[in-house]
Amino acid sequence: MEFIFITLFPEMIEQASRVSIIGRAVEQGLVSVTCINPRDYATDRHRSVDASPCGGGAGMVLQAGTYCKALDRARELAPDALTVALTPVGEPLRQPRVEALAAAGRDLIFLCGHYEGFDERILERADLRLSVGDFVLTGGELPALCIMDAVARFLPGVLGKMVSAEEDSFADVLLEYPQYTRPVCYEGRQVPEVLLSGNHAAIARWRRKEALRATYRCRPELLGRMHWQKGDGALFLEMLEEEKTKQPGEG
Ligand code: 4GS
Repeated sequence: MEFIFITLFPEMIEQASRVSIIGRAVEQGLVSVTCINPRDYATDRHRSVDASPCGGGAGMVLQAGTYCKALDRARELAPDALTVALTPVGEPLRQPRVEALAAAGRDLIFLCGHYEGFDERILERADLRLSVGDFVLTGGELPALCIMDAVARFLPGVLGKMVSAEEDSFADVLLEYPQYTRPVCYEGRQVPEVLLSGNHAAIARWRRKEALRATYRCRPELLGRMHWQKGDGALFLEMLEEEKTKQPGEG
């Protein structure tokens, strides 16, 4: 899969694409990363890419000309690509969208703004507007990198054996249960006994209950979107009972 970033700061993308899992995927030819800089399509002496907003007001707006020419170039390189604009006005990104983008297998072109907003006529050329959250960044580069990272982990070979584990929790939206490794006692804090018991059924129940607890405590709205499995109802009630009887400050 090819990822093309339309960005005024290609160094940001190039640095991030060189390391870790994505860096290895690029080296192995599983994904390719290309940057196109709208500034290369500027025509004036100052190579400007922005101008003051029509109707007045503070700040600047990214002009359609340079961004659209960069987009034309990207579409030459990847004619079947889906064009994604990064903006807080977009659809809030969630895992099902990530998985759909990976499954579609289409190359992705990311339109990244910086400092300023896009001229609306740039946004009109995007197939999709995505937001990574209700907060304001200085640029769309980090959101675009987030999306590439999240999508790439579903592409064959990128995670190796880990993908199959991922497929289990495909439609699941519970938060993760707590994990432990050696030592069994660290600064007086013990690993929960059940995890040392070797009883796989009991361990699976404990993990599911703790996933329900973490979700109940931190993101209760996700409980309405989760897929309830056999036995979840009983585990959930047990967990709720424990939460009610818990002393303040405990756990
Ligand atoms: C986001 C976001 C964002 C908005 C880019 C102000 C510079 C900035 N993009 N999800 N102009 N959150 N973009 O904050 O996607």
